[in-house]
Amino acid sequence: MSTTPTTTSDQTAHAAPAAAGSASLAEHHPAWLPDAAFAPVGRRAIAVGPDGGALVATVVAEARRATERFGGSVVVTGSPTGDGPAGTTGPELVLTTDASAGLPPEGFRVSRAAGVTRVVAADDAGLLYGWFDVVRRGEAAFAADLAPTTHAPRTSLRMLDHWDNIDVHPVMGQVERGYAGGSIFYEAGRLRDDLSRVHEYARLLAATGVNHVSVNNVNVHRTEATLLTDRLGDVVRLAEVFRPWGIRVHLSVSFAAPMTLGGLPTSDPLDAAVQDWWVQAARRVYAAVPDFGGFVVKADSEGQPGPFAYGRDHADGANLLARALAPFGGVVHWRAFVYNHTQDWRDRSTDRARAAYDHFAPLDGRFDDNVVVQVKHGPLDFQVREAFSPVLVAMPRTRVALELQVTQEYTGHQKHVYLLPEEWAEILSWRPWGEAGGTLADVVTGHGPGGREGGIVAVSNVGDDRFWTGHPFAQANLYGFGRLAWDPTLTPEQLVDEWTALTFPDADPRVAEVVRDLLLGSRRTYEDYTAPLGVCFMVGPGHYGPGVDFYEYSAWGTYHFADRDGIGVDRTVATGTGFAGQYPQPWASVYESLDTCPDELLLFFHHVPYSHVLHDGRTVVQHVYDTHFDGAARTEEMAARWRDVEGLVDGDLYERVRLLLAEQVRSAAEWRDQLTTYFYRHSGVPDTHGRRIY
Ligand code: GCV
Repeated sequence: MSTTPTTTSDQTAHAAPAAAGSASLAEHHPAWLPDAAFAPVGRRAIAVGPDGGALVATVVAEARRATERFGGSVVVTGSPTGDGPAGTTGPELVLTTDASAGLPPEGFRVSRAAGVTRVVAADDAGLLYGWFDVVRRGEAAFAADLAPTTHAPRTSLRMLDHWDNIDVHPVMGQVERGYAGGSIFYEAGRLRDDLSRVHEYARLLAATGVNHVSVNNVNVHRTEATLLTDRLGDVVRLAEVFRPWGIRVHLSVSFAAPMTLGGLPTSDPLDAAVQDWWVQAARRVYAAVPDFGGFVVKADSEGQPGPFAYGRDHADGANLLARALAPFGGVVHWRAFVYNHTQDWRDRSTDRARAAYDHFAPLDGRFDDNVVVQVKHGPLDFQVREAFSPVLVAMPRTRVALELQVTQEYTGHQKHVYLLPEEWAEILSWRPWGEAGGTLADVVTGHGPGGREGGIVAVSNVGDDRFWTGHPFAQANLYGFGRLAWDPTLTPEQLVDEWTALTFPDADPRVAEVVRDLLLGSRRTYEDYTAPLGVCFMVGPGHYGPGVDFYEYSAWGTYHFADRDGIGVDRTVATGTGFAGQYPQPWASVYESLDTCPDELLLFFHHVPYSHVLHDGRTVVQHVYDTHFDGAARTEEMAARWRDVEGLVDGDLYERVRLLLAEQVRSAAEWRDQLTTYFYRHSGVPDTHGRRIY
């Protein structure tokens, strides 16, 4: 029986933070909210009202900050019409809340007529989002007339999870899988005294639409567990900072807390004393933080304690916490990342890809209404290319959230340019039941067959790095996450253009062109020089750089089975692990058949000879040679392209990107050479173009 929360997460070495370390808090980069982005609104006469709660005060403060800087003016009105006191100049921007306007929660309507731009919001949160919408539009908000358009989030749950530790973990560091320095919340074993950087972070998130944040690692270590009890004051302080930005705070908790914090002999979810312990814990939290969001739980996963120790299942475990939170409106995010991480590579019957479905699909209908089952987008672990997780669409009677990863654990550690929205747009627009059915975004936002809303969640990528995210371009991923969680139909092109316009508002037009060139297509470039055709986990220690066989004989799973004849994992029903059968039609059949399986997922579903011919007529091995030489060459073009903006962007930013592109070029060459050599040595097949292979 497991009694202590021993973490055995894949601690194959903690990679050092990317590039230069943290600078003083005052020196950090403004990301997508530089003052200059506020010039168009800041020059106007603005009316905001009616005066009300904390979020209205935030909008008023925002408007004052902008107008003081750029010469406009602000009046706080008493009525929803936006009329200022007698004698004031008519405002050119009027922001009002009007609960009777028939708008969806958090939504707003924008229009412009007779020289006045109007934002009418459903509620105070809508007012805040409407404000940032006008900021994003820039001068266009004050040019031609605008026919009224209504904007509202597709889901009410748009959440970022932090994997921040209070104490620096000896292997995983302060932020697990963090590549941007230390935590913006914690330092030297405690919550920071100065939370001004958290305030700026909350503002940045609000500008994208994020409205929930979990503030500690899902691997809950001893110190962090006490956020629920002795360190509750820290949660109070964080909630105070996030609240004015419409963001509710959540905590990751340990399933073993009744034992480790409460001194009980068990954490059995069916034990009355355990149930009471959680009820009291929730009561204390809500007394201190009335708008607390709820708990995030990683249970029976990579060594974290859970209900299995008592012969109970995940529904028993999740409902235990849900019932403690329910009276206060709290939610349990129960993660479905459950698999055997103590495998024997000799055992070919165990397939990690199957595990979450096998554990969770049979439990559909057993979870309480305030449980959200949080499912990673793929069945493995945030790989560059893996199939979508079938769990996401297997539980119509359960609230299911999609979990994405903004931090670039397997996608270049925020040293490589990798536009994650290119990947997320594919995920969100995937049609699990074929062309006639809805999208995955529909399912998780409550517009799918079961009509249950789970939301969209992602692991944050920020740290106390001067640019927040290590690579300045990784800011676009954080920005893109919030915007996509609000509107999953936004395209990568739209997101890049929005982010660039806000981040470099006064820059020479060549900057936007170069940034576009570097970001768009970057996901494909990375995929090309790393693991091919949906084969996974060819990564080295810490999940950076090539390690073709690094996982092949490990306890964490086996992922390619390469030998002299072929490569790939047979996950078919006919001859393999049966994973393909976990999909609804048409995908079960599409993936099962070698003829219809998309090439990009070929090795995820099938074991094939190196001579297998892809749909484009090339063999597997020639595809590997071509993509690796091309992908690595493209990184050199990217580095050259960046030189075109020297002197046109901030010098520090230029230099940071230049250095990181040099690392990307080096790393891509390493990937190219190791992968092509591996495939050549195993297959004996030469490159038809005679390029250099070792
Ligand atoms: C927080 C992967 C990561 C772990 C992470 C885990 C998870 O295994 O490598 O660092 O742990 O996913 O999502 O819980």
